[in-house]
Amino acid sequence: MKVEKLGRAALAAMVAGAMMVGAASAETLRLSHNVGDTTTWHQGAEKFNELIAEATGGEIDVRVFPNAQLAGGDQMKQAEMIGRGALDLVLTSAINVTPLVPEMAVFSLPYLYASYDQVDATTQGEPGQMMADILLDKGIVVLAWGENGFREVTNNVRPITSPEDMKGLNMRVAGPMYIDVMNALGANPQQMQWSETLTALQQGVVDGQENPIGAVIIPQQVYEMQKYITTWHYSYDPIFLGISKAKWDSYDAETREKLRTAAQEAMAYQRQITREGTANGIAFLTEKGMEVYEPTPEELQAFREATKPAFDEWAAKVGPEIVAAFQSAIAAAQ
Ligand code: X2X
Repeated sequence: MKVEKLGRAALAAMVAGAMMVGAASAETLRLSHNVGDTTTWHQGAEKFNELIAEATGGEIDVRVFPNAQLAGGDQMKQAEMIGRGALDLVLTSAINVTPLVPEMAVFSLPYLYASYDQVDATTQGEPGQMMADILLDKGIVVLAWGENGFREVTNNVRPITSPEDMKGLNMRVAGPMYIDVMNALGANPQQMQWSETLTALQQGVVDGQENPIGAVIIPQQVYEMQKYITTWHYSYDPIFLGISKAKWDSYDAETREKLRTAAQEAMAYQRQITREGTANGIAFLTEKGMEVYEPTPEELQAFREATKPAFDEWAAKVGPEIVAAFQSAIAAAQ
């Protein structure tokens, strides 16, 4: 049918009809994450939006909400909300899920990992699947694993070169396991939302904090507020892109496949830019005026020993089977 042959009214009706069909089938999913919009988390979430819109011909797209704003600023609440279907999508780090699923603390046990190869052997392998199965029971479908990264310590009081240097420092921490780790080191930990931490650092409410370089410290300009950083790699923190089970169950197999593929690709991109930012990070932070301390293997061993009580306590909470599954995948990757 040629357009010229159509009457004006008929053409207008066709266009209106097409628009209505378009409007009825297009769906915007809401994605919550709990850091700022300059971070690699946010870039990964936007990449997912691009890829899923492309894969579905615009039928599904994603609106990204940073700083846990959909959870009233409460970063730990996101997991519970996604579980009951109050959010469509979440991008958050393992540590934020520990109040709902204590097993998720396994990733962040002090000094569990020594390299990215070991990390990838777990998040991209069987152990990651094991954790995804546990999350599924809570109504969360893990689509892909991304990276927050190895968490490094910053503060405004002194360079940290040994466990003794941590004594008496007021440290902001994200979650319960880090409270025990900081206590083991003799610091004074205080749990606080990330969205409130930058102000707390600025005002001297706390002396320091710990976060990964590429994903958070650089993009959120922590170097503007903190003088000293020590790359002690004491705890690794993955992120995951998850969808509520209620939403997942509403899709056919083809749409699910598209969602999973887009998520995998977006998180591969997110891991890559996070690692690049981290690799270039020490030079960047030095240039910005931070004093960087890179501990020797012997000094790392001292931190490892000092944090061992927290490792043991949390390994017991996680459960020996899960810890063993992680440790054997890690050993095989060495
Ligand atoms: O709150 C933090 O420190 C952060 C952003 O790393 C987490 O989400 C755990």
